[in-house]
Amino acid sequence: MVLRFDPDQSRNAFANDRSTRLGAPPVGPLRGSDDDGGKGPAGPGGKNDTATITRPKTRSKRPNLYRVLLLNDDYTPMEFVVLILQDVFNKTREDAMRIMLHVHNHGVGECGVYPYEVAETKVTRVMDAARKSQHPLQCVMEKQ
Ligand code: TYC
Repeated sequence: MVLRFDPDQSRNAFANDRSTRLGAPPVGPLRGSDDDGGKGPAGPGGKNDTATITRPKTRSKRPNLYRVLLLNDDYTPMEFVVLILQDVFNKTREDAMRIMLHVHNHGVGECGVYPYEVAETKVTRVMDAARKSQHPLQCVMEKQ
């Protein structure tokens, strides 16, 4: 099989060079010679014996990040909020106290910033714990 390269591509995408090891894998269609529905012969000399490998324009994509916020209310005990911050958000007792008091005094406060699915799981854990204990504590996430 003959590999035909995009003119913009300066290197073999399979080469074991730095860019290949650190970068994202090639994406997009890989067109090969045997893309004839199995009718023609495989291997060298086939009619469309080429493949195009396209490297992504941007190599790494940062995940979208979400802030997880606690909202104040008049009924959830302070100690419950502190324990949530320690358990769900892995805060020290001191940081948990500081964040809880910030929410208490300002109405809202940030517990952390995470990729979508991590943020969603934390919101669910807080809301489940609050519901179970019959506290009206609210936790939300917002795109950063
Ligand atoms: N305001 C609550 C109280 O006085 C404490 C509290 C703090 C509740 C933070 C919710 O997200 C919260 N008991």
